[in-house]
Amino acid sequence: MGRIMGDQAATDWLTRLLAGERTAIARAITAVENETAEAPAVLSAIADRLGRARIIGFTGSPGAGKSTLVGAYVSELRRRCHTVGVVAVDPSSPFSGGAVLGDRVRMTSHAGDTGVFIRSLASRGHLGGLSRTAARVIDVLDAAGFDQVVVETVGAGQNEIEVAEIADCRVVVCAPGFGDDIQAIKAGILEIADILVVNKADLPLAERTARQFAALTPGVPVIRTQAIAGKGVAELADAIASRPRRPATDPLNRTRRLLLDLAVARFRSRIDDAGLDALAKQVLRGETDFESAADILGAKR
Ligand SMILES: Nc1nc2c(ncn2[C@@H]2O[C@H](COP(=O)(O)OP(=O)(O)O)[C@@H](O)[C@H]2O)c(=O)[nH]1
Ligand SMILES: [Mg+2]
Repeated sequence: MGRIMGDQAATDWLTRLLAGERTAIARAITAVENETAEAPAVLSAIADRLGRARIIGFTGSPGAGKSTLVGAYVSELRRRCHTVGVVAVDPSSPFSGGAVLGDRVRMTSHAGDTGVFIRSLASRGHLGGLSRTAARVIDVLDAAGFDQVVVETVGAGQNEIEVAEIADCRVVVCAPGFGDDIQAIKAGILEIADILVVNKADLPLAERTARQFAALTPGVPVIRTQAIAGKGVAELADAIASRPRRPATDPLNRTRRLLLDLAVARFRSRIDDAGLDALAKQVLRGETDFESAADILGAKR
């Protein structure tokens, strides 16, 4: 195991990463996000330090108030002396999305607070796929010692739902109004909710929406918040704290699932819809059995 020149410097910054130093965290995130030559060293350095942070996903349609709520939630965590990393995934406008979040959090005076680290991820252009990239960024923040990592994603599109799947507690944020309910139901995001939030509880339809959600999702806590005023946020933090972790989200289980997802996606990409339909029809009609059809699919390139 010969050490080459420059290894010492490399080890130093990775040690500083594990100690939670901000410049080292930023460098490590850039490395795993862009899969640079430094990424393997980062992953190797953090591998034994994973699974300690709670990972909380905030998902919901654009404009529901996720960023504002995340800012308020971060304030609440800081009041409780917890440290927190924030990963914002905004498919439409990564930079403005990050800036919006940054502005709000700055307004609630987290700038310069070493207990808070905020990073926004663009949803396009990730070699490893968005959910895999997000998982690694989360891991960096976990290993750097933050008590919680909050992930904000828009709950539309498979990618974003997959990112939410990484969280050990999934908070679905909705704004009052019938139209939004339908949208949320259509997008399937109600199904992934461990906690439902009706934000903008200051608006007239909030009560009705909250009751509709309670009826639709028995057993899932429905919490009313006014993110701008910070109202209901302590209740939300209590609800999150009392929620058990989903076991599927521990780093090994999660990586296993991401790996299987990727393998299935690769398999799936070998055949188009028409081809898959034709194969399925052959199985239906007994012209091919399942095993042979699967072999045909596996042999395709
Ligand atoms: N009336 C009201 N507006 C809110 C509340 N929380 C957020 N907003 C506003 O909703 C808009 C969208 O908020 P934002 O946090 O950017 O939503 P995101 O797209 O889900 O991240 C902004 O204009 C916020 O000021 C609230 O509790 N009440
Ligand atoms: Mg936002």
